[in-house]
Amino acid sequence: MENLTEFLDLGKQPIANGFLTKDQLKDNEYFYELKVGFNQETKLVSIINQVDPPLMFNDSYPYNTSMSTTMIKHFEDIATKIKNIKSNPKVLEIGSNSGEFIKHFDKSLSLAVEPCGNFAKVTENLGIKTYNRFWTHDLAKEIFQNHGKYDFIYAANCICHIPDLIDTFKGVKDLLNNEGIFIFEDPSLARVILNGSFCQWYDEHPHMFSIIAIKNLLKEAGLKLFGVETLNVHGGSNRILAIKDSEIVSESESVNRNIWFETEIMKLDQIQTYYDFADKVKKSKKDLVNILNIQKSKGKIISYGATAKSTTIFNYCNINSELIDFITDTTIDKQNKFSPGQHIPVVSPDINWDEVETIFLGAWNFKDFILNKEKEHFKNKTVITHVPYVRIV
Ligand code: DWN
Repeated sequence: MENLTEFLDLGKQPIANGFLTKDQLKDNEYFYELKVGFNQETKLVSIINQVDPPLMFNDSYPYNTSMSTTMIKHFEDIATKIKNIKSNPKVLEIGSNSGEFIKHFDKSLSLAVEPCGNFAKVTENLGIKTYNRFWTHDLAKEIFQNHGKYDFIYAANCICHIPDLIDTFKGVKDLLNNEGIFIFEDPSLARVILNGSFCQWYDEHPHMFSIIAIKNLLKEAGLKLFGVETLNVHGGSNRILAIKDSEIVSESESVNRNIWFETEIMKLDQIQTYYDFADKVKKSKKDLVNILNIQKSKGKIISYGATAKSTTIFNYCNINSELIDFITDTTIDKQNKFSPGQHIPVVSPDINWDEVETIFLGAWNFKDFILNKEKEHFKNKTVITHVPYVRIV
């Protein structure tokens, strides 16, 4: 990536969702240098040497939205909102994963695009026409020829995964009906900075969006930002609402409020903010390793949730199975495998909880849900999170 001023070096990192079988431990694992930079002109924050998408999004992609009741409800709610704006809309979803959003619409009017073959099959089996391809402007042209334009184009936790944003947005613009709305949700850069959640940087997130940068990028592609909603999912996200530049729609007050907050309070348009953040990340690493070492002398430590985010944490902090005995996760495709890079065993949560002394919240973004669900198992144990700073909860 050109024109990026580096501010954060998270070291050598593997494919964040590249969980390994025992046999694969013998193979040479892929690693890249995870460095993050700030573009002083566009204000976009991006990974400097981005990973080739097919190495991450392929037929064995393990992250499954349907494993989370929170996300199932989230997608049902936004689908209802859309149907309240227009009944029986024609909807296209970019990055449909297991189909939890797109399944709520009339199948004959819906279309999914999903580059991971295993999940493309899942949406296809739900009766929704699915393109097992990466989203590009060229694919948008093909879709237009075959299916025409759309009332809504939706993408959740997908646009920030795509390296070429202008090509992406141009494709969206070409496929929107006049008055059609583009809705996309991704982690918020402001919340990452506030939460100290450096773990939101991994191969799958080549970009982390501020509203300031998004507004500029959409404009460059002929789209207009007209609304922003603040979401609590995935550690704090933004839902962006955009429309074709040619449409006459007044910008909602939420756009100005967010830009004011990001500029005046968070100073996300200034490189110094990112240098200060990088200092906090170094401290977070030191504090986390210290507290885990202290806890290790008392007994077993496990991590709860084999998240992509915890791949960044464990590899940046050099935390392996000498410190964390194993990771629990409800996703069958991650179980009985080993975590990327540090090779910590991943098991089902059906363990002997009496043997556990300390729990690190790998899935910290579900903290309240997990603490409530695991009340009995977590009783009299030490629960640690690194968000917004390393502490016992
Ligand atoms: O953008 C992305 C987000 C949406 O999802 C992708 N690039 C990859 C993925 O990131 P992640 O792995 O950090 O996401 P989650 O949603 O924080 O992952 C939670 C993990 O924890 C899942 O593997 C399921 C697991 N889990 C569990 O074992 N017990 C989760 C909960 C709530 C639980 O109770």
